[in-house]
Amino acid sequence: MGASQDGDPERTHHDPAGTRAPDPDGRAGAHPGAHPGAHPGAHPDGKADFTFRPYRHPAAGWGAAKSVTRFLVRERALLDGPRAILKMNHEDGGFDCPGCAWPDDTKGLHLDICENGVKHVTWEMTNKRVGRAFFAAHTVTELSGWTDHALEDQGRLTEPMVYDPGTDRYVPISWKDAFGLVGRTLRALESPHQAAYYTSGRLGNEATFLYQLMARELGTNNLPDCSNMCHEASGRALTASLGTGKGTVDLKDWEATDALFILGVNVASNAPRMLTSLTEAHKRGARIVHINPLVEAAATRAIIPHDFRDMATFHATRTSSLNLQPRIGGDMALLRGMAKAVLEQSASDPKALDREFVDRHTHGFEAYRALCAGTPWEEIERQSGIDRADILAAARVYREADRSIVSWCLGVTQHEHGVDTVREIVNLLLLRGNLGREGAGPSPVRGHSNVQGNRTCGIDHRPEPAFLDRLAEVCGIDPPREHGLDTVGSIRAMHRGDIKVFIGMGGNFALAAPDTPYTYEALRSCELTVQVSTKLNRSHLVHGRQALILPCLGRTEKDQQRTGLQSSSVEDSMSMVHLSVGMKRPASPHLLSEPAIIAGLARAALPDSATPWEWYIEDYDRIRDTMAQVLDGFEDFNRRVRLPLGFRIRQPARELVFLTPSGRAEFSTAPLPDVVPEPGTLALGTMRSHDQWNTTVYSDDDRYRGVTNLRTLVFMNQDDMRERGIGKFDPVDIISTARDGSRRRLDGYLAIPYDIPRGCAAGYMPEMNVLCALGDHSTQSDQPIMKHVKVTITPSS
Ligand SMILES: Nc1nc2c(c(=O)[nH]1)N[C@H]1C(S)=C(S)[C@@H](COP(=O)(O)OP(=O)(O)OC[C@H]3O[C@@H](n4cnc5c(=O)[nH]c(N)nc54)[C@H](O)[C@@H]3O)O[C@H]1N2
Ligand SMILES: Nc1nc2c(c(=O)[nH]1)N[C@H]1C(S)=C(S)[C@@H](COP(=O)(O)OP(=O)(O)OC[C@H]3O[C@@H](n4cnc5c(=O)[nH]c(N)nc54)[C@H](O)[C@@H]3O)O[C@H]1N2
Ligand SMILES: [Mo]
Repeated sequence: MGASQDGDPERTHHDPAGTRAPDPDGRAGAHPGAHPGAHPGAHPDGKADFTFRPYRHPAAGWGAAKSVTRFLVRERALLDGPRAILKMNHEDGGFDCPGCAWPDDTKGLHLDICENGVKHVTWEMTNKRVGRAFFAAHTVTELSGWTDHALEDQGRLTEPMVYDPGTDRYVPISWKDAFGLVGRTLRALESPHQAAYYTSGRLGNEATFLYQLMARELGTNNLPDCSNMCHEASGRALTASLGTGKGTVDLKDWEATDALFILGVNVASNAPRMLTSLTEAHKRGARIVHINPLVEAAATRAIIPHDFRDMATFHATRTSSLNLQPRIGGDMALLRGMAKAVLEQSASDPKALDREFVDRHTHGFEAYRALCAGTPWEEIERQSGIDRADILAAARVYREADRSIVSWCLGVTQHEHGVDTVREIVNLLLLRGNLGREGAGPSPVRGHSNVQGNRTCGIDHRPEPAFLDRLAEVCGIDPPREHGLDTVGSIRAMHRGDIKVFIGMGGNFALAAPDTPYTYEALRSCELTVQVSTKLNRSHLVHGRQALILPCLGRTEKDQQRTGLQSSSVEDSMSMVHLSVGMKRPASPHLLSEPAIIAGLARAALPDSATPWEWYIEDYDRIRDTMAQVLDGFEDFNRRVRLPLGFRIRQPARELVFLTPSGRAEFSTAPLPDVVPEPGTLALGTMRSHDQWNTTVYSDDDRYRGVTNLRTLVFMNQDDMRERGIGKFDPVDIISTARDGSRRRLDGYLAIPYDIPRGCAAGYMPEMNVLCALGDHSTQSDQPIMKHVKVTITPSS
């Protein structure tokens, strides 16, 4: 692998015909570890025993129930699993499902779970362990040849480990010595900016608050987080348009709305609890429009597993009124077309537009109206890839609805123009006053279960001065004022040698970040890498000169501290904050909670700190009392978080209070981006399979897309295949071209003919991250462009 981004013109990262790595499970078909995202079951000989059959059943239903049972058996969690699941997302105690950020059912009527939530919890509760004997038996070099699935499948980490270069193994280290090593290394840095503190969005609010406090007390805002790859665009756009970076609706609004527009979310796999809202909405007579280049499973019909009557009778409920398949990146043009249609209609039907709302609460309407009028339908059709008639059909649904909600996820954000597209969503909503009233508003689907809470509680490389002022006042520190580095910026700085210490509070940075080989080099140039984790993963094997693995409690586990059992709070996609209490015995007696690990690191790095780190850990109520003084909307935190459903953080925009320069909601007037692929090239979107949680791959199946036992695939339009002389299941080579002209490639992937617009292709992250150049991030949000990679695909030579 080349040492620099544009050093060698083409790098090959995948060789399905390559040597097989030893597979600790003895499963056949294990993949060479040279390929960072290889998984058991991939096929060295191309097409051994995978199957592909388009999925024609409803989402969820018995298929999901069967899959859950198989999973519980495999993880040996048949006894604990079901008991824990009954405790999940319950208002009277229990833990918050770490699976996603969808809010909990407010009515308490349902068993509020889904197939993927169950898999996710079970994966954490597994009875398998990876202890010191395991590490003694395997060198890091050997483990590097294992698949990612095999690494995580070893089970839960049990004690702190430190890398020993002499034997190329991880060996046990005491917590005290581990903290000492980090403290010494941090103290020896020439500048606090030589360290980066990454967060993956699982961390509870209390740990989050301590983590950012530690970084800022040390003197840096280098707080990269997974949000930088996820919803950074949504936060920036909503802040610019509405003054606060969050959605304005809650679950009650979903229950009251007349029309739902769902853009760029694979609901059935990634936000399965939304299926309940969709089926209920449809039964109530609400219209549902799905906008996605792929018609995903939830965009047709679903059977909700907790609806026992439907399960028994196999009764499926429709979950869509209209499906539109724009080209990749075409959403903004489609939304502009809908707005144009509404405005054109308002000439003859004044009720199409909520003129009173626009006049009272918005700014910039005339400029936006002129922009819509001046954007020709031909351009809208070309850029969206959708016929005018279909855009008008979507606009009609919007116009006929009294109340509309627009919801979106990565299909909208992970683009160069992610911010502009989210702002266009707001433009459309503003036209009909779909804000600040029941059943209406923008509703982003966040990713990790507490990614929104992380931002609320201070994980932000560009913190607001007002927040820093309060932090300084309440916590008695002198926080740095200059902006810190985000994910992409941190990788660059590590690569340059400017960041020498990387601390990962959860997550799997090495695999989640773009440009895998470059990110590997960046991590390897560090003086020290520290990973706080529950399971063994690639980021432990791609490490700095010194390296630590610090194992922590999972969310399902009891967190016992000096004053008793502790709870942590989390915030869901709809700004509800509630407590999560673990109920299981910890996987090992040597695990520490995340707050305790942060306090240990902080004390070692800041021996003279006046912050009462140890006192905080004795009782998390004390952390919450401090947070209540620093954070907006957290007044009386300890009492309110114990209310049955927790509390909702106030959303000014919901109350039509806009913290924008004009004091009103701002229309944006961005030009449409050109997203039509150049001749010969395709726009490739990287996404998750059904049996996957980000970098954790449970199996090589993607049930709702009809695939079993194959991940090294690329979904293509039949005509694009024919044009390139590519037959069904033929091996192909995929070459990406970055903005700077550098090229990256994956060889021997299998082409799967799929219902996807021409010019578009799709495949799985994290394997395809090798195709994403680090430099190709949005100029609007710095978010890596993971949904629009410019590629050529040719038959394998
Ligand atoms: N089970 C499970 N649940 C998860 C996760 C998981 O890995 N597994 N991950 C969590 C995280 S961190 C996140 S951020 C979310 C991610 O949730 P999603 O956003 O659903 O994630 P992806 O799998 O990347 O799927 C993106 C969807 O966008 C579509 N798409 C691609 N390009 C475009 C486009 O240009 N326009 C439109 N309209 N659509 C497009 C794809 O077809 C796909 O349906 O899920 C969270 N929940
Ligand atoms: N090409 C491409 N790349 C992408 C994306 C994409 O769509 N396309 N999506 C991006 C997105 S949206 C995201 S959010 C990132 C995800 O990036 P990350 O959040 O960094 O990755 P995960 O795979 O969620 O992290 C999994 C690891 O978290 C650890 N873990 C699990 N539970 C806990 C816990 O309770 N505490 C701690 N400390 N550790 C725990 C385990 O060790 C596990 O191996 O990936 C991004 N990368
Ligand atoms: Mo995410």
